[in-house]
Amino acid sequence: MTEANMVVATGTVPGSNAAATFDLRADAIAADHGFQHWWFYRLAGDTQEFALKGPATGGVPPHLTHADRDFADVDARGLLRANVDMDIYSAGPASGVLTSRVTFTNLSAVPQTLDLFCYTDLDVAGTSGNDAATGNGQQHVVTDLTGVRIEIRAAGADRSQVGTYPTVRDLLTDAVLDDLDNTLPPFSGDYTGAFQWQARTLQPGEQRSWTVVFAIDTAANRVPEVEHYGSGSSLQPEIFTDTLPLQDNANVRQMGIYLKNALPNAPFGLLSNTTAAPGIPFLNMVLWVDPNPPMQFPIGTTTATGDALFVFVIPPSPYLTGFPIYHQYFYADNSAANGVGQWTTAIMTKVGRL
Ligand SMILES: [Ca+2]
Ligand SMILES: [Ca+2]
Ligand SMILES: [Ca+2]
Repeated sequence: MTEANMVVATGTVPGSNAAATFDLRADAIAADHGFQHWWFYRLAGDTQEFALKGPATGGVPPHLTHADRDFADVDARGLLRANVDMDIYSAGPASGVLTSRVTFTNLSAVPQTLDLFCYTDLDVAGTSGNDAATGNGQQHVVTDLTGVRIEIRAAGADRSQVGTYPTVRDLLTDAVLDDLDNTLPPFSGDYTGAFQWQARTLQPGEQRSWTVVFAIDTAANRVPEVEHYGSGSSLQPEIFTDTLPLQDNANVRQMGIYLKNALPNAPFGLLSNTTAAPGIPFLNMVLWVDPNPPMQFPIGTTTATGDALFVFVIPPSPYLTGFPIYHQYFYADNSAANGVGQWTTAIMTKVGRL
């Protein structure tokens, strides 16, 4: 992923229980502050943590500011689908933001309870032994004598741990059950750190996202957000975006809201509004977006491959910062159990400020 000074990459999706390599560059000399970064999970009853590992299916190639990898059936257990989405933007000549988001969907017919973990090894300015971290259980600020400051935020995390490489990573890649022990900053040395969200339960078909934000030499006071939630009529149709809703006072930006794996050549609608709905029944379907005005409900026809796209234009207006919009797709399907149509899960998008 590249935008101006920002150049970010993760290596090949791990084939075994390991962390992916990670490049994090934000300045003119292209100093690489990253070493490894990845997501791990543990389902209730498991006796160890597991990396999201390959083969990754259905992912799109990295392009511009976005990369994603899809795990259609995590570890072939028939229990979870996972999607990793990363987005970047430049915030100045030597600063920028990376968001790393994982979205889990419960593929099974019973509730699934999982712990998830986000692991990161930073080597600020490309040197590993001289880093220092401050912060707390949801935020690590890592720096070194160069003055480069990288803030890692994990909103809503329950536990955290920092330590010298490879102690924290080994907790996640070994064959025993571990919870992070809340060894928090201050820390100095070869920084590695992780965050843990504990015992999150997904109902059958339910989808939810967790995000970690990296802010490199920027306050990043209002970071754009994307979050999946709700459940669809089936696991097949998916709503997604490959852009962050970013309000930029110098440029018009766009955000695409996509539908895939829907019925081909079918009438579809996209319901968008500023408030969510708690899954309310409506015409034998289920609404995750408030249907009351003001709302937007564009209608079109899906492509021959069952795709659709609606592009929102984000004008250069500071007043949009912090503005949430919720989205859900619907399409007609005469063979649907309700005789009407199908619906997707929903996504929340919140406009952030450059
Ligand atoms: Ca360093
Ligand atoms: Ca372990
Ligand atoms: Ca390190």
